[in-house]
Amino acid sequence: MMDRPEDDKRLPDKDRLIILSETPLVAETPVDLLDDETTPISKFFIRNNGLLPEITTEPDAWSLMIDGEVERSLLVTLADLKGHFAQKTFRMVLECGGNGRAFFTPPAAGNPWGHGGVGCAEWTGVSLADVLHRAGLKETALFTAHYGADPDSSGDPDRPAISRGVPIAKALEEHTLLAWAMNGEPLPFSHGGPLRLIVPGWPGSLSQKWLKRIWIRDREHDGSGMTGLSYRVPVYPIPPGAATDGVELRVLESMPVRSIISFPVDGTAYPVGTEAIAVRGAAWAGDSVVGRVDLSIDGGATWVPAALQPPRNRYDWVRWSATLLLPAGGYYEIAARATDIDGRAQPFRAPNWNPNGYGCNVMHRVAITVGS
Ligand SMILES: Nc1nc2c(c(=O)[nH]1)N[C@H]1C(S)=C(S)[C@@H](COP(=O)(O)O)O[C@H]1N2
Ligand SMILES: [Mo]
Repeated sequence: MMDRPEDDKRLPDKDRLIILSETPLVAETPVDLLDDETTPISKFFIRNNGLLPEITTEPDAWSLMIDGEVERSLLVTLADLKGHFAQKTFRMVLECGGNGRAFFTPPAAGNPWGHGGVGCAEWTGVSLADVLHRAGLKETALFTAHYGADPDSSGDPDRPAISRGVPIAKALEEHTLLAWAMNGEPLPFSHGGPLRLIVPGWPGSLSQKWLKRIWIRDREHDGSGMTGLSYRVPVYPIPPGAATDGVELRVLESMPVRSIISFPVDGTAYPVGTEAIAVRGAAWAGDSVVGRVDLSIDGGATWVPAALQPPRNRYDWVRWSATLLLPAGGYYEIAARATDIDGRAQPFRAPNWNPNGYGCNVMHRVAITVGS
């Protein structure tokens, strides 16, 4: 066994996370903890679907198999990845596909994420593309299939907790990483260490933790999390709560544009006479790019643009800030609305209801009072 404190399997130094489920462990970050430019590991959300893997190998001896529609199957160790491929570090958002699920009415099935099933960390590793090219992709290579070391909750080692995949074009993007470090530290066990995938901009479930195998397939992958209603949303919106029999569904790929207000904290009371307050947060837009962020204190009647800090690299979040002028004392709900460069903005109400509650990018609102 690696020398690892027992706690590390659960919530290593996890400040104030909201536990949505104990087994498997699912923990959300309160939005006011997402106030750092780079989300510290101690504040980063956790989402597990099955049991935790038993890991007995030293990190550098961890191996990854690439097989299927490739010229030669490749078994690479973490030491090989570190030594033989170009190392890259990008700061990128990781967001659960069910982030915002709690805002669907009627309630959707699954963990009731608020706005905090998201974080933005610096991931270090190598481009999956470089490793796939080493294996040599055949013409028939159409899709990836990801496997981790964690069994599903039945404990059957042949049943993976989750196994999803992406069209080969997404796998070949430079930013799709095989990552072994997070914020400059060896990837913690809770976040999939020694080795995980990061597929930025798409549902977090594609970013396989404890990564053991990438099977290159000649068709869309049909593993656990790829079939039925999993990660599927109606192509044409249906009435909230309606049955999906006969409804055309599509797999959710890019996550929609979204923003959070990380300061002030919901419920903040300002002293009498406060005329202006500082507000700040983050915004991101899946495969697209954040174009603007606007703020309203009057239910959307008027909007004030926020100043955007340029992202470090593609898939980084944009930190934004603004000063809001308050006309008088009283109660205000601050709403933040991000718009991507394709002109898609966040809605006031949960859009495109779907039974498993994916892709809810409803605006985040924070209530404040001035005076008593
Ligand atoms: N092996 C494995 N990888 C996994 C999961 C899992 O249960 N097992 N959960 C996925 C889901 S649904 C999400 S949202 C992200 C969460 O990553 P984190 O726990 O590092 O925040 O991991 C993904 N990768
Ligand atoms: Mo997720």
